[in-house]
Amino acid sequence: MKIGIVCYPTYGGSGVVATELGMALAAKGHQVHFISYAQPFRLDTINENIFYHEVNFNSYPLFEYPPYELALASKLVDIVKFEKLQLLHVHYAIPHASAAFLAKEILKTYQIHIPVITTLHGTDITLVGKDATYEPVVTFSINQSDGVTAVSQFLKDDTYRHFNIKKKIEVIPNFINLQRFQRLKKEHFRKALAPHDEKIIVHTSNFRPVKRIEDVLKIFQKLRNHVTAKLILIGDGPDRKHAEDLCRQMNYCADIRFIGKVDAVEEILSISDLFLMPSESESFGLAALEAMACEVPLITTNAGGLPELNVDGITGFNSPVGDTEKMANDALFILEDNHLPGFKKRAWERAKEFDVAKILPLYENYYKKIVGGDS
Ligand code: GMT
Repeated sequence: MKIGIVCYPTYGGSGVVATELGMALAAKGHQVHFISYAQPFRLDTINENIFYHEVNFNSYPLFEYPPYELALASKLVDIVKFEKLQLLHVHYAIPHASAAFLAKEILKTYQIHIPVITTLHGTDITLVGKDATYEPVVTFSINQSDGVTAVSQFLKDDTYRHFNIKKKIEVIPNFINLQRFQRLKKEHFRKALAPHDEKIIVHTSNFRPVKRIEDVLKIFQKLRNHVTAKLILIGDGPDRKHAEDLCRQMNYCADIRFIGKVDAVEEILSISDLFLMPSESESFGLAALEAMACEVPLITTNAGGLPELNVDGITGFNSPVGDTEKMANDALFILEDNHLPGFKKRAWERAKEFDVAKILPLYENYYKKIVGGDS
């Protein structure tokens, strides 16, 4: 099949899922055309089945905000026509679903019918989409999509709860490439970061308020009172500066390292003992799944779709948002020498349930259904 994938190119779950999906589809012989305003950061292979088309949007003195959505719609019209695409799969509703709708309508004037699938990822529904600024457009463009998927049961339910959606939403969870995400032997690296055999605690995120970075620091402070440990914070975003300032006022700041954006995140996960994700809201928690695949148990909140991934008491623990006391106590329990190996093993076993080899056919079957006109 010839598929156009529209996504954000930046660090972030929706772009990662879209890119990994496209690469996996290409490996199975589909022709995949990525369309975005920059090359997706995870797109590290180009082969005969993978194409990348950049959306250029020229500035003009009149535009305080260049109309990206229109440039994207025009690009989609051009690529669908020229490359004879059979399907557009857009990731993150805003503004991709409405741009795809516009392109689809324009293409009808050329007697071209292009089905559109929208995958809902998280804040496009839970935060940004619900905002009155965007809500009517989000509702309309989801209803106009030929197919709609959500990355968790929670996100599906939340979409129906807050929007007037007539479409059937299919749940297709996030997935993981176990070839890449596995526990690698990195003993030298571990020794360099934790020379006295300290426990290594890790957090990855885009440092947005929804991730509650302050809670990450609070949990670490509490558990560090009882065990020697290092905290590694991967990623960057608006709350990083505040977190760095807070860290300086805390005990144990010397045990905390902000390492910014890294590509080989699996290398750091491979030397880690525990992953913290105290998010306010999380539709799935792809970063937590990446940790589990590297045999790292989880401390998460019970927000959104996280309990669908992190099985309480088995692969880690879930807690109410903000309950850093419980999260720290649970962390200490997991880190006990007689508990840790079991949690690590079960985290890895759980991750295998989301192997790309299992989830990819769900997308392929859904594509066939939608392209076949059965929506
Ligand atoms: O919504 C965001 O903050 C970012 C978003 C993205 O586009 O990167 O992440 C969401 O999509 C991921 C992939 O489906 C999910 O694993 C994340 O849980 C989800 N983030 C939130 O719901 C906060």
